[in-house]
Amino acid sequence: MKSAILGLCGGLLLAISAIAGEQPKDAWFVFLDHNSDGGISLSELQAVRYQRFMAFDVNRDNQISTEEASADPQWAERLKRMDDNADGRISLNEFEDRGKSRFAIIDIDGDGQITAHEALNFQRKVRKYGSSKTTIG
Ligand SMILES: [Ca+2]
Ligand SMILES: [Ca+2]
Ligand SMILES: [Ca+2]
Repeated sequence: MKSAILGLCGGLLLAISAIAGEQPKDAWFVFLDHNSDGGISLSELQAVRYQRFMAFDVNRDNQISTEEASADPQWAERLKRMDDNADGRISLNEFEDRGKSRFAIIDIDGDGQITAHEALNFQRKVRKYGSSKTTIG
């Protein structure tokens, strides 16, 4: 049901973008572009990532334990790979570092903004080489 609604919203946004003569943007791009300036800045990306971190960090110690990560099996594997100091927990620093490096990969021209074009490029690459479940968030 939720994905049906999201799909509908995405379709509407694409239709609106097409009317406005802009490059079509995915619903998640519009969601991440908080100030609607047509680009996703690092702080916009990190703000959304922070919310995701807090959703996992149930006991609010700024660490995601293995137990907390297991709440979402799809994320558990991704979180494991973020554990740079191998202490079995993902700290907020480790999580944010991953966001920074991911941002740098997507921001091809290095101007500090992910444009719809850069986001689309990244998605194409992911579709070609990686899991279809990976998004820039
Ligand atoms: Ca923005
Ligand atoms: Ca760690
Ligand atoms: Ca850019």
